[in-house]
Amino acid sequence: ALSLDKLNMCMDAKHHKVEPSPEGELYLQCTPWRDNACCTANTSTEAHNDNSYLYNFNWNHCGIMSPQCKKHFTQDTCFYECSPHLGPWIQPVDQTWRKERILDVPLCKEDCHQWWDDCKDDYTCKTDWHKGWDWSSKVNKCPAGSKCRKWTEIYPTPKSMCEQIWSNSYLYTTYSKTSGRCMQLWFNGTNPNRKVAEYYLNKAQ
Ligand code: FOL
Repeated sequence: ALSLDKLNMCMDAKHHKVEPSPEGELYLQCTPWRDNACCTANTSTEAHNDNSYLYNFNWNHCGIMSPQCKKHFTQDTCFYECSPHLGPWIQPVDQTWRKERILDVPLCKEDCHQWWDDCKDDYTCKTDWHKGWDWSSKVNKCPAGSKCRKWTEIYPTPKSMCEQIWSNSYLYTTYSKTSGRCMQLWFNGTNPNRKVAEYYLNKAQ
């Protein structure tokens, strides 16, 4: 039946397909998911755009986000929208824009550190980017009373960024990409995350 396979399923969220399937033409940074994806080709293209129709999210809320930082947000969007192996971490949630979310997905240390390192000269005004924005215009702006600060003031460590930015979608780990114990945002070839999901699924039961 639908989504009983926790190793191969899509969350019930804003843009996800009902079930994963091959997508011939995923765009640029989302191409690693083309053999089996929860995102459509259109979603993969939008993942690369500023203020995309996905969430109208404005990366440039404290000045223009640097390209080296933005590429990690694009990769996070590909991972979030396309991954078919997040079953062990999918939770029901009561939000207007989605019925399910991911919680505490164990992220590989390299991916978290590289992301933070490439963003550390950027600016932001909020720790949790899921809530509390000023949406009075069509995109999110920093809420009244908040101030744009250096990335490192808002997120002193890679762990604080990876865990807090999407309200605990990710769990920081010290596992490396070769461990088989953490999920990778960046990979080439066969999706390494299925085996990781399998490990955590068996561990839990
Ligand atoms: N990446 C990952 N890894 N996990 C995620 O959960 C995730 N989510 C998004 C993008 N990438 C992700 C979606 N981002 C709002 C803000 C950001 C967003 C989606 C929606 C938003 O509308 N926030 C409102 C509150 C909405 C509500 O919860 O009712 C706000 O107050 O700012």
